[in-house]
Amino acid sequence: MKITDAKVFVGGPAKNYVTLKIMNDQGVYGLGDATLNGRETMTATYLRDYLTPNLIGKDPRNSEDIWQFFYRGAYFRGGPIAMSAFGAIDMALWDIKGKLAGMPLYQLFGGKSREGAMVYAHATGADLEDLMDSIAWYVEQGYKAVRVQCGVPGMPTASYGVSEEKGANRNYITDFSGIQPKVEIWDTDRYMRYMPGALARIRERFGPDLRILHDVHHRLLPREAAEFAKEVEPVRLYWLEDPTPAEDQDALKLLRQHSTVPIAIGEVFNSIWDCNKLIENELIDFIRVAVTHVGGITPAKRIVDLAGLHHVRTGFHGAPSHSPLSMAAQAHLNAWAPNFGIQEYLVLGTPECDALFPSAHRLENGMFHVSDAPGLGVDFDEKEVARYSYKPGSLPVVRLEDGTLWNY
Ligand code: CS2
Ligand code: MG
Repeated sequence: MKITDAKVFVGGPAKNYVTLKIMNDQGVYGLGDATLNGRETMTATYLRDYLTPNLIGKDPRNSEDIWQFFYRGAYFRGGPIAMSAFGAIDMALWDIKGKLAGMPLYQLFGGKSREGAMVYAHATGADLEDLMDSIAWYVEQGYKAVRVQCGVPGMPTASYGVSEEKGANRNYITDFSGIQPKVEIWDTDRYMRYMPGALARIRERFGPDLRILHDVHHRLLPREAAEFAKEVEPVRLYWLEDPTPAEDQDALKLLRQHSTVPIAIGEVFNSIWDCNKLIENELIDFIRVAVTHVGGITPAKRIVDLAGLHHVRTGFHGAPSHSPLSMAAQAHLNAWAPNFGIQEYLVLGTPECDALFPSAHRLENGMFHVSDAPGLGVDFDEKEVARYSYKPGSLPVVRLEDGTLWNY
């Protein structure tokens, strides 16, 4: 069996999805997602110029060897562009494998460990009252877990993950359009003074059962993060995400000495080597890698297994920049993983998105139910994708009030 062709598409409704389609000589094709928010043309170029020409003639069933060929063969290893491109290839090869076997991917991993996988949505508000409305809406929809972000009084611009406009809070998605990044202004002191009290009021209003998550988005220094984590402990958060930048992983030791709040980290990681020490030293409680960015299903499954040895549960990244293909890859891992925790899930299911990526996966009452279709269980409409073109975009940058550049 041989790979005969591979095509790369860029485009989609609201997002520049990078989609890879690999064909074999028996008429079976596999699909993969190489979307890297703000750098979509880079993964597409790497795939088109170097990776796909090297796929032709290879046996698509040898997904492990193909992964090793690209990873080790690059010599200058790693990084988000290369790993996301490998991620798409690996996903597409697993898709082919599942289709050849006539089985959904979770069966190839070891079958289902649960009926549905709990997801969390993003509730946001320009202020706390606005956020409360947003949370209430998700709770009414049946969500059992919600990430909560709101504006901080006195902060010169909207803080991370929130709209400046009141009422723009349902499925609010940050606007990344324009190649020159928007600038947000951050004030740690105001955030530290305001947010613990806001989280306490959310717990008070919604009671003990709601899983409440909060994302600091790498903005605190280690000592500040330790203080913040200690202060929010009575809120009983499901997790506190990215309290500090992920480069300095030893920073978490200080936080761990001061607080038992569960910590989730990993959305910016590109390989198992970025998180193996965090996991082995049990400095985190949830690993947040994205299957695409970490190089595909093959390495993601290794991370899940390593995490399982250290009581670390999964909480795969599910920002709207991931296409339904990588969300499906994660859904299959979620159905199987003995150490599954939760899945980030933002409503992708617009009619336009469903037309481009038809599938029978479904979300019901805050639980994701994976379909039994062979492979990933998501198709791709080439005619639909022709409606879209690449739109330049960039993630914002953050500065302090005096102009100092900070972590987005
Ligand atoms: C965020 C992301 O989903 C999350 O937890 O931290 O939305 C992140 O800002 C984006 O993925 C950047 O592309
Ligand atoms: Mg995050």
